[in-house]
Amino acid sequence: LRQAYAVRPKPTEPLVIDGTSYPRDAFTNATPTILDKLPRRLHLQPSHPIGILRSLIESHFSSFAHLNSLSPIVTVAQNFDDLGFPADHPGRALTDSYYLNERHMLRTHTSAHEVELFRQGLDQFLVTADVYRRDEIDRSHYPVFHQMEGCNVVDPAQGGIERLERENAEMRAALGAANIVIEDPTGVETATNPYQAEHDPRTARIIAEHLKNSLNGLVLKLFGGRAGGDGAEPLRVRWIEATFPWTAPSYEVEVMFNGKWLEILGCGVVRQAALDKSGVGHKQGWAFGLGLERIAMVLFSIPDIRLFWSSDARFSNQFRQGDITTFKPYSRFPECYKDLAFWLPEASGAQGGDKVQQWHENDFMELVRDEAGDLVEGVQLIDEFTHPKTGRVSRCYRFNYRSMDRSLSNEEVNVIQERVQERVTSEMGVEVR
Ligand code: FA5
Ligand code: MG
Repeated sequence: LRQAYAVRPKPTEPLVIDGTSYPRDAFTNATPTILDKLPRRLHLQPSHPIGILRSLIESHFSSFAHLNSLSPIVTVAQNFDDLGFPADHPGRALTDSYYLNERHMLRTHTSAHEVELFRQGLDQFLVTADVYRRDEIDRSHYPVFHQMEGCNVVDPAQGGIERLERENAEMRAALGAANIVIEDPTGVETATNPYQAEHDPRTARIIAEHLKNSLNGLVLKLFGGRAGGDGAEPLRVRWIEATFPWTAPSYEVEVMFNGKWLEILGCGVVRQAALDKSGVGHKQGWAFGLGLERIAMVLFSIPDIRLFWSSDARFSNQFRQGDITTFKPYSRFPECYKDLAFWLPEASGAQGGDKVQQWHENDFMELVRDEAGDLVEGVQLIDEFTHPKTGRVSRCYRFNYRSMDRSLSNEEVNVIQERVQERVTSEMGVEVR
């Protein structure tokens, strides 16, 4: 399997992934470096922090189906259209998502599987999976991360709402006895976050409460007794209004950890349009999607998101199945800085506006990742100025190279840096200064 991904296809040949061929077109922007990540499946390793966290969350939703092996390749319809994303939603842009071609892409979130799983008749399930987004380069952003989707739908005609009400009473009692402070200004229905017109308000409230109780309970399980150190201080959780195209009302949840609010998930009551699309319009329920890396970084004290991908035994030997332990950083290898200054293509200068030649920083970051892989720790814009006469824009980026696993030589870094310089010139039309 690993071999299949390792083959570097020539730019004109179709992408062949796991035996399936994807013809290239104007959308194709998934790079070999990204495709190499597909077989890693960190969430399936039982003593990797991502796998440990997955199991812990699965144990909180023990009666749900647990799905961990859905393919990261989805259709654009699954990722966006079926969920009601508008045609001009920024997430669809080539600068934000990885496409194999016009029809197929790497999922940007686990919500891409909701409609197909509802359609299969599943009512309570968790999906854990790798998701892909084009992004900047720093210690908390990586183009691949892991999400967990949780969905719970019931059939009101089968007593489903009464069941949720009974569970609400139990969960409320448990939360009332726990050392947790929940700030929830989203309350019941608000003008800015209304219930769906199709829903009886009482039913919608019961579902939203069930969602909130379930997630407050999860947060308590993950962070309770850990947030302040000794567990004497209460855990603080807050609910914030949000917007997602396939849920209403929608929320985000933040947890106070080490004195900072940490956004951990998005959620809401599933829109009937998405359930209709799945052929189960008679059901109602909720969904959430949480990011595993962010939670794992604070729970295990992991300082750099690249460490999750490290094969260094000094990393992997520190974790055991079922345990949340504190990572002890081992001595880091020396870093190496390189600066690169260039003029942006004319059209993206101050007098620009030509859409064809737009400079996109994410394209640049992608090119850097493609050449440097995990050897680059960060790329930062350190200077920008506009030439007063010509209006051309110059930028200087500082590259911070460091391996997680070994010492890098200056020669080795120079080779990478030169290749970046060549490609950014030939492929992005910049002029190196
Ligand atoms: C979503 O991805 C929605 N699919 C969540 C959802 C599911 C809403 C079901 C409603 C119903 P968002 O892009 O905000 O939403 O990401 C969800 C979580 O993933 C975030 O709260 C965060 O914990 C994590 N996350 C998002 N982007 C990143 C990133 N670049 N790096 C690490 N974690 C991230
Ligand atoms: Mg968000």
